[in-house]
Amino acid sequence: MIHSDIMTKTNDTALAKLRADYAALGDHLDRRGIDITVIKSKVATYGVAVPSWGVGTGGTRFARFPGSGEPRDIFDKMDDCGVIHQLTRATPSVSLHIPWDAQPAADLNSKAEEVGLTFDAMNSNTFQDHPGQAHSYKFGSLSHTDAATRRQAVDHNIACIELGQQIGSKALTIWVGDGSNFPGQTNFTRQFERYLDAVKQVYAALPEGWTMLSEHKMYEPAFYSTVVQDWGTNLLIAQQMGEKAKCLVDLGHHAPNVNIEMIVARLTQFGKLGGFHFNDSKYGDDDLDTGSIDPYRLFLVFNELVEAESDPDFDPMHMLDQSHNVTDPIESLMVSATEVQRAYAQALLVDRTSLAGFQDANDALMASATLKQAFRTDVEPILAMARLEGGGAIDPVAAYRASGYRARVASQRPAVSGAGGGIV
Ligand SMILES: [Mn+2]
Repeated sequence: MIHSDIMTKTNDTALAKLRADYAALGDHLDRRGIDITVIKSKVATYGVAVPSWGVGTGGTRFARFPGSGEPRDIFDKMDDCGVIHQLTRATPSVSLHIPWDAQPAADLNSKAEEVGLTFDAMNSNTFQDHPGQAHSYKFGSLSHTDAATRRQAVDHNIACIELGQQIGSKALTIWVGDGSNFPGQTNFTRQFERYLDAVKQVYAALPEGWTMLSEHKMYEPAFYSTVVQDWGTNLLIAQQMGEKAKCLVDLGHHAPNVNIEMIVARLTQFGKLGGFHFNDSKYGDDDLDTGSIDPYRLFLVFNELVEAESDPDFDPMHMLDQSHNVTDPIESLMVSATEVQRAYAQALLVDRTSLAGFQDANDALMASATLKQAFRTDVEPILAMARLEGGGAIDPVAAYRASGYRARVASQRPAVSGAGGGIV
């Protein structure tokens, strides 16, 4: 973890400027009828989960260029996740991927306590083969033509639930790579029937108080058709399963230019928005850092989420899901967590009464301007003050760089091979 002397020193350097900026923003918001302390306390309680796989350097199908001090196992990963939360105070939980992170529950729990984290949704992995498994997922998992392969995938998902129960998780996220690469390779209907039948068996094993999240993805690894390819299919799955099944929306898993904020609104309206994976993209499912390409889209998504907050039952899970190829993953995840909080804070500033009035009056220009006014507001002083008061860093990246954490873990963790592709 980062030594408290480093935190104090870097915070002291930035404190006077932050106080001045915070006071000025407070005056500005006051003139708009907004109490800055209300926004700050909402931001302070807002958390986004970090995926365990995010702290390793990612890659593409072509290559991976690992950085120094890469985490060797889930315990190293949780150390890195602990640092992210220590500095940002924005990432209180970590989401595990099984079997990559499979370890005895007692060891996971004691590490979580050590680094001050809890566990978010469990993620099953039937999109690749694992050592010792009887049946290959080359041609699918939960939708495979072979019943024994489907059974193996069902059993794996149930094992993820069982481990999750022992570490305080409350959700299972299912994403499969099942699909096809050639027209005619698969019968769409029969393949989806097999998928639904298998997922029903997993759903039946879901404990009380748990949520099953289904994640859609348009393409890759299958390039012609994908079983759970869009939000419509995802919604059908959630409706077929029942109350505890909901849809997970990953920002990158749509065709370019799709109106994702409207998908969020639709799923919310029918009580089926269960969770979110934040990232950004330029061309496709690029898994770039959240808010790095289109921060306005991120804001528009949060505009819908804040709109839905008035319903006390609305409580979707939030997680980062991105791949870091050229940056230190800890820095990217800290900045991304901050970007998520920024979009949330900006969305909280939307004058919803005025917006509803402009919508009812068909005043398109002023409705758009109302959103833009909130988006243009520089909320950084709110985010920084919330971090500082929570015991974090005014400038997380500056504190992290001053700490020498990466060099320290690099001396303890042997360098790993850069061979092979894959996102992690
Ligand atoms: Mn995802």
